Amino acid sequence: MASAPDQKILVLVPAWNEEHNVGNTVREVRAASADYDIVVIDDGSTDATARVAREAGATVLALPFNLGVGGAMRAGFTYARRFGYRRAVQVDADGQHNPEDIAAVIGGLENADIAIGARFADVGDYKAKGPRRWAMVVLAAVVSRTAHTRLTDVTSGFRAANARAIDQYVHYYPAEYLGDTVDSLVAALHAGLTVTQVPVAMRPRQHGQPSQGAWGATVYLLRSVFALSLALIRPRRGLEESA
Ligand SMILES: Nc1nc2c(ncn2[C@@H]2O[C@H](COP(=O)(O)OP(=O)(O)O)[C@@H](O)[C@H]2O)c(=O)[nH]1
Ligand SMILES: [Mg+2]
Repeated sequence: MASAPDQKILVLVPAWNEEHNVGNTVREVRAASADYDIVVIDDGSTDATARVAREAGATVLALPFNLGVGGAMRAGFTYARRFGYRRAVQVDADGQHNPEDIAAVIGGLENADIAIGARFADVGDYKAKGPRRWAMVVLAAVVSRTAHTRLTDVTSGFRAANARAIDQYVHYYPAEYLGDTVDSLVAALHAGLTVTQVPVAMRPRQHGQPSQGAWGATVYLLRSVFALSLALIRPRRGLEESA
């Protein structure tokens, strides 16, 4: 099977009913660099997400029904490995992640296997309030300890992975919303991978509502604090044991 040339980077865009945003996102990513190949994972959308993404120039993986962001990303990483991409980066369809920052997030891979584009890292004015903020701070503190480095935004979906991380994600990537980001990170750390963060500013979502409202997001965050405690006591398994 043909392998992607080494300088090529796979941009994975999870999308669920994003017909108003995904076209613009794909065009912005294409404009940012000719080295980016774009795969939109259309997760059982009931709108025109797949058509709009294809017309804007992306390859579309159309899942037959909704798997959630984690399931979609795992499909995306499986695609990355199958086609020999050495680096992949997740970018949200809704316009919150600025494609101009992809190069910086990918640049983090010079220091680690996984690089997180992080809010709160002294850039931008993103503010979370109340229990959501509290849960994010607790998650960041606990994961930072596990990672042996300071991480401020462990639920950010803007992240890059090298070939080792792509392999790890194909092996294990949980489906749960927000749990997906934190749990996949802890599993990767337990498998011996390293993580770093790169400061980025997040933009507002362009159209529509987030898939979870403020209350839903808070409940999920609290749940992921709980899931994280379980993840931390789960026996550590490396890639080699499962091969
Ligand atoms: N594949 C997939 N993508 C989803 C799903 N829910 C949300 N997304 C996408 O994940 C990204 C982030 O979702 P969003 O609702 O904006 O979450 P937030 O930014 O954390 O509030 C967007 O690109 C969404 O289209 C889902 O069930 N499946
Ligand atoms: Mg969003």
